[in-house]
Amino acid sequence: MTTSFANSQVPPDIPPRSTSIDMDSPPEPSMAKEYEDLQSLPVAGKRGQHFGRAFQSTGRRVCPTNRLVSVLVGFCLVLTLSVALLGVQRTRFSGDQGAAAEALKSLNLTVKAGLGSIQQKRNSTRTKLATLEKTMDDQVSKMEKVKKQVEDQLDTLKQDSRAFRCEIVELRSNGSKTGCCPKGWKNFEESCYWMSQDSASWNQAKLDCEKKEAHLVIINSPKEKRFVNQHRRSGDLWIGLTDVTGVWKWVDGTSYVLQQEDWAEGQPDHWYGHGLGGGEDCVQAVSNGLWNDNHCSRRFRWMCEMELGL
Ligand code: MBG
Ligand code: CA
Repeated sequence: MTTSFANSQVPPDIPPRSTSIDMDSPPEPSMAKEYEDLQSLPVAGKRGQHFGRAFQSTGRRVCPTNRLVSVLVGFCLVLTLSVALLGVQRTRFSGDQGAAAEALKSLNLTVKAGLGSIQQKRNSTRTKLATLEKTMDDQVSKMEKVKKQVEDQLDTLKQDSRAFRCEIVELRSNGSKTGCCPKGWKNFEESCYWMSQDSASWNQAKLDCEKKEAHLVIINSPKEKRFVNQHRRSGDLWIGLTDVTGVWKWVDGTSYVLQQEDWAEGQPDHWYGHGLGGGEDCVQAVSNGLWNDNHCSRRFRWMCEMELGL
C-alpha cells in the first residue's frame, strides 16, 4: 500500500526526497532513523509507550477518517446551500404571489369599472330606445291619422268624380241614361246593385229586375262576389245564372264555365227529389255565399244589377 504525504509536512531542513512510502516494504535507512528518533523522544513512561503504539496502529487509518469528515462537511455545505436556495426560492415565490394578488386586484378593479361603464351605457341605450319607441309610436299614429284623412279625401273625390260623370252621361244622352246609381241602389265599380225585401220565384225576380232597367246580378269576379255577399242581408238570394236551356248561362246570355269552388258541397246536382216537377235549373247563393241549383219556383230574395254605362 502507498501513502502520499504533503511536502509541507516535511521539515525544511530535511533534504528533498521521494514523498512516496511503501508501508509494506521496509523503511529507507534515513526514514528508519527518523522513526527510531521518534521512538526515543522524551515521552517517557507508559503514556509515551501507549502513544507510540497508538501511532503505530492508527497510522494507517488517519487518512480515511479525514476524508469522511471532508465528505461530511461537504455534504453539510451542500445541504446548507440547498436550504438557503430553497429559502430564496420561497421568498421569490411569495414575492410572485404578492405580485399576482396585486395584479388580480387591479384586474378586478378594471373589470368592475368596465362593468359599471357597460351598465351605464346599457341604461342610456334603454332610455334612448324607449324615447325612440315613443317617437315611432307617435309618428305611426300621426301617419295613421294622415292615411285616414287621405282615404276620406279620396272617397270624397271619387264621389265628386262620379257625380261629375253622371252629369256628363246624362247630358250626352239627352237624359236617357244615368251615370249615377239611383236612390236605394249601391254602387260597386261600374255597376249599381239593388237588394229586394220580398221573396219571389226566379222568373218573377228576373222580370222585376228587367222592369227596373236592370237584370238579376251577374257575378264576374271574386271581388264582385265578395261585394254581393256583403250586401245580401240575411238569407238566400237568387242570382242571374241558369241552365234551363241545358247549358249554364248568365241572364245576359254570356256562358258560365263551371268552377267547383263556386258551389256548395255536392252542388249543382239537378235534384229531382223535391217532387215539384223537373230538376233544378236556377241558382241561389246560400248563406255562406256558395251556390246551389234549386227548383226555379222556389221563393227567395233576389238582387238586381244595373251597369252605369260610363
Ligand atoms: C239541398 C239543396 C237542393 C238539393 C238537395 C239534395 C240541402 O240542400 O237545396 O237543391 O241539392 O240538397 O239533397
Ligand atoms: Ca241543388
